[in-house]
Amino acid sequence: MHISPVLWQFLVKWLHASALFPSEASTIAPYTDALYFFLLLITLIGVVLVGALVFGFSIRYRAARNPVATQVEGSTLLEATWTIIPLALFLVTFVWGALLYFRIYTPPTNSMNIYIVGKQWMWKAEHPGGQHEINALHVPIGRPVQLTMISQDVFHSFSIPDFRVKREVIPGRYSTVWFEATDAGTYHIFCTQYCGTAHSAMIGDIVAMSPEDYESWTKQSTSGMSLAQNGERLFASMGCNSCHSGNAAARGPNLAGVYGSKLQLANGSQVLVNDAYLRDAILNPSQHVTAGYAPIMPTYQGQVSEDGLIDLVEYIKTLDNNYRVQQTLTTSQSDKVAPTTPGMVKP
Ligand code: HEC
Ligand SMILES: [Cu+2]
Repeated sequence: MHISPVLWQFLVKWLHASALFPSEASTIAPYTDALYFFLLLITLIGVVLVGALVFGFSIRYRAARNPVATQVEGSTLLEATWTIIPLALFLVTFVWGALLYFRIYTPPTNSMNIYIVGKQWMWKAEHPGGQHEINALHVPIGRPVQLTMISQDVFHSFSIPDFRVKREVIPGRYSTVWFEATDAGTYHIFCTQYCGTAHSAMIGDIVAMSPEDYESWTKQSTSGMSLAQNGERLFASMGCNSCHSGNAAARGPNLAGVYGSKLQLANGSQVLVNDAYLRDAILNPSQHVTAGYAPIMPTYQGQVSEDGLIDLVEYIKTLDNNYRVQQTLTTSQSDKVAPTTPGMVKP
């Protein structure tokens, strides 16, 4: 069953050139394809084997030759064989699939994070530097990229066939997926979850570029404000800093360094603070009250858009043990913030 690498490469290239198969443009793609072709191969062997037996037996045991049916008592050897071989094949597929699953869903720790917001019917991408794109996503090649995705309305699914990447994009919850592009080029983005009238138009282009090109693209398309800076403004304009000022006497906990830490809750459990937890802490504060604090934080449900929440989360992520940045903002700049900040839900 061993296919020489040359033959393999040829097969994949041919399939791609014949437009029967997407190109392999990410580090994961060859692994996914190997499993896919393995499944195809054993299915093919199964079909040929069963087909040949049906055909052969129908000739060999045709009525003209065997006018009287004979009683067959069965064969333990035969039954064991056709149980053990498929079982072994299924187990190999299971272990292989599970290993691949973990590879696909565990992002490398050094991956860069980009946010994706899906809505009827478009994809919005938000880069940490504040670059926004609609139905397009620019990424560098040779670097793992993690997407943190959420939907503003119904279920969507984010898919890049050339990268062999696909993941559900769900309202109310972050989901993630990662990839590392290997070849510069433009590839398709699809929504693969039927989401309404213009579902088929919920498409876009992913542009994989060399790190240098990506660098110059980020410089060109910057809006001047990073996500964290937008978040800092929101934090002040929404009054978060009145409780989370970082002062010892403040009514809310100091948020510096909270991201990535283990938080002790009032109900005795411990949670890891990640993006999803921060988002939920802002929307449903009463559901997981931090130990040592009164449940006085109001809910911000319906008051911030998903984009605004992303900004706030990015801001809190940047807070290290030096809270001064935000305190200066509280006293000197908060009055400069326009009444309708971009991230706020418009009435
Ligand atoms: C009225 C005071 C108050 C306001 C206003 C307030 N918070 Fe809180 N916040 C708290 C308190 C008290 C806690 C701890 C108890 C709890 O978890 O509910 C908390 C907890 C949190 C947590 C959980 C992490 C931790 O260390 O406990 C986050 C994240 C957070 N707040 C963010 C925000 C953001 C963002 C805003 C503004 C949109 C905001 N808060 C507005 C009082 C407040
Ligand atoms: Cu969709």
